[in-house]
Amino acid sequence: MSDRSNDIKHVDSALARQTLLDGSLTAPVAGHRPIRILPWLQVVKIGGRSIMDRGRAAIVPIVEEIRKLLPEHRLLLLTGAGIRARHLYTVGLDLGLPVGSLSSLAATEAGQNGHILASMLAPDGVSYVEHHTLANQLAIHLSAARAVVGSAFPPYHHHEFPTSRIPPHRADTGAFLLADALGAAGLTIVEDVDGLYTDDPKTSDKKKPQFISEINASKLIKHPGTLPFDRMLVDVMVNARNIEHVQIINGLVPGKLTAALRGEHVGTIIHTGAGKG
Ligand code: GWN
Ligand code: ATP
Repeated sequence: MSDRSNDIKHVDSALARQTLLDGSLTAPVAGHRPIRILPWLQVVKIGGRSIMDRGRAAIVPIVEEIRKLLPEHRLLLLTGAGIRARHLYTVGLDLGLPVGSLSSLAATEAGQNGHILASMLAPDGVSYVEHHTLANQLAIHLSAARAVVGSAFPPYHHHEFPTSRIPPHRADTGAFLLADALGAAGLTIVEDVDGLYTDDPKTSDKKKPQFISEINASKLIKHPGTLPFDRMLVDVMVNARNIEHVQIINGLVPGKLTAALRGEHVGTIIHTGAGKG
């Protein structure tokens, strides 16, 4: 008599009988470039501290610029956290809260900023969509509207890596992870500086920091000083699968976002590891 349950257990699959830890065995199956889910999508990350915290003076001009861009692009606008998250970190760290708890608390401010931005763009059909919707129903929302807004903070919650007491995966990393997973056409990070410098142009007391117009993530990973984005972003960019470069631009200068989305080099371009096998 044949053992039917045994037949069912031995499903024929390329990964069925080998460890998933051996890259040489998994590469023929898992090593290919993934498909692009939303190849026409432009992802724009709006800084929490650098743009949203400035209120009207910075938000109204960028909203006006985004409004004019809607006929030209389909946009996913992702907002970062800012000063309220930093206050939360201070209180939470003082109380001894673990990094996973701080991650959820800080993320709520990225959401708040998204709700503010979406309210400003609501007359143009733009809404805030929650993380679950970003994951599952983005295509249908972007069929109904030219842009949607979401939180750039990744929903790591209690799964955040305990490498630091400050969550290492913040809004810049979250925006990149999402853009790369969706296979978007591009990611633009909107800040309050012209791009990346050799040192913080606002606080450096050393000799005048030099502007870096273009750099590879694999080189930037060795940069010892501060950066205008999450350090984890650079690690993630080295291992990117779809997005080949990211541009950092100054959102306080009118016209820069428009130019960047048209493919012009108006800030710092950081090349990822995507497309290199
Ligand atoms: O609440 O503003 O999404 O899109 O990381 O989780 O802490 O949540 O814990 O879909 O799931 O505060 O409630 O909040 O910002 O993250 O959201 O309005 O479970 O739509 O319910 O992954 O928005 O929020 O903060 O993004 O970044 O209800 Mo908010 Mo955020 Mo709304 Mo979302 Mo977190 Mo959900 Mo979530 Mo929580
Ligand atoms: P979030 O959305 O997480 O609030 P943000 O996009 O608003 O972040 P900040 O975390 O404020 O951005 O980072 C931008 C700031 O980083 C700049 O205003 C600048 O002063 C500072 N900075 C630090 N190091 C550098 C550097 N090497 N080059 C350029 N700016 C730097």
